[in-house]
Amino acid sequence: MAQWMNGETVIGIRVVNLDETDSTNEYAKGIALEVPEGTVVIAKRQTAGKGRRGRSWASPEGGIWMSVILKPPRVDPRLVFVGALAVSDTLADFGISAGIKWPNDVWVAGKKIAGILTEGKAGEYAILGIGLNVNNPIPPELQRDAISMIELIGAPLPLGKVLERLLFHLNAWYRIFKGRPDVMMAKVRERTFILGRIVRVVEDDNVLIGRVVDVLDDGSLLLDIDGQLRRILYGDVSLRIP
Ligand code: BT5
Repeated sequence: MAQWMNGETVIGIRVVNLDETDSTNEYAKGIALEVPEGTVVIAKRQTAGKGRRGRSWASPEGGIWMSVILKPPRVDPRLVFVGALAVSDTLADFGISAGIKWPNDVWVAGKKIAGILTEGKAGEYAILGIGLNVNNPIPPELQRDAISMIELIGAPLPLGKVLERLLFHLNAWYRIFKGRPDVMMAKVRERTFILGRIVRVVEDDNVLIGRVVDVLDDGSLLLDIDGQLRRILYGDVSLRIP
């Protein structure tokens, strides 16, 4: 059964457990049309974990590398926040206070602990990919900017328990996303730690520097650039201003 009695999708209703794959997002895309909505693909290791725009995602054993297959009626870029909010709630369950760095990062103590990658095919499926550093080592070249739960807590975490909490929060936020996206966006705003900060945003070939004014209900970022307000629909935000 793929749905609750009230018609809600159950994320985690079916779980495909893999020891290794290139990318759980790629694997999920390959099976998306044959499986029920809410199916989760999870791998112990990814050999070609992906970030956005062709970047790579380090995925050695010990982390949570997973993709949720969803079949929403239309493409909505705010789906990414379902992942970010669920990850930050999961971290809170383990005593870790995290913030959201628009649009797809979860940060703790000035470093990235999780990244979300949404992909989709209009009218067919949406993939919500989540990478969360739990017990995995962080490669030396990323140590300045990345952190894991084990590093913060000082002891290994039970991966199954972390996954269970994550699935619980994903279900809760996906329901809110579908019914009250404004309520979800209010929470995103509350957890966005870059509000009021000067940031550098790379939007395609465009580089913008401005103060973050707001995250709007449509999911976009509102920047104040020398007194002019500008809405950014997507981009990479950096707190390092050269
Ligand atoms: C992201 O991209 O943050 C999205 C990451 C999504 C990963 C999940 S894992 C399961 C699913 N399957 C996949 O193949 N992907 C998804 P982006 O904003 O482009 O950030 C990528 C950048 O984060 C890299 O260029 C590195 O600087 C940094 N990075 C790479 N691995 C990291 C890690 N494990 N922890 C923290 N930062 C990392």
